[in-house]
Amino acid sequence: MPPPLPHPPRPCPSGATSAATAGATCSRSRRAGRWPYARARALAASGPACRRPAGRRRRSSSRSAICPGDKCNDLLVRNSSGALTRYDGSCGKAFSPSGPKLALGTGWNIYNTLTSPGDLTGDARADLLARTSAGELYLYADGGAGKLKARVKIGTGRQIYNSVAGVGDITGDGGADVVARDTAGVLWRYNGTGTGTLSARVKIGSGWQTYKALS
Ligand SMILES: [Ca+2]
Ligand SMILES: [Ca+2]
Repeated sequence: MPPPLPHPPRPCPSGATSAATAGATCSRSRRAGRWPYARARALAASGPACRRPAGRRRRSSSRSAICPGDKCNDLLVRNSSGALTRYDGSCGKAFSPSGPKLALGTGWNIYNTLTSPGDLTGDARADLLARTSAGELYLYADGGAGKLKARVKIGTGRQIYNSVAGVGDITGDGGADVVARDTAGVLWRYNGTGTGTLSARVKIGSGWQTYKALS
């Protein structure tokens, strides 16, 4: 049997249901019925708290995304039309469909994976990774004020993986890391270099095909 997942399933935003892994599908709650992204793909990013001092290990298991700089974790949601929206977090409070938010653009449905491992660029601000169906991996660095910089291609050939997830710093060096599972169930780790790139992959497990998704 493979080792346990590095993180437990993360919750969906208030008003949505289902296990919200990075890129997982959240469906509208029958009770709440107000979350506007029925069957939207919720990107509950997996990074450390915003503005974590560089070089320090994260102290929270909370999932952060692109941060406006208020030190509260935020949420990115992509709807079925490919529009990406940032919902601003409010420390200690649940996300709300009617809460503060910012449109981050359209066309995001060209990606089959969106995940945030945390800070990949060394500025202590969480970044975003996106993978196309052709296996190209792009970095969207946090540009400040809760927006994203233009994408930079940092990898190719990643279509061999059926699941890719940012998992925060699992190596203890202060830099965010990524894990990927191939079709044979082998789990690979890509270490974040702290300069916006990933190092060569390292095999860290097998038998992971027993899981539906990685988070
Ligand atoms: Ca960053
Ligand atoms: Ca690391």
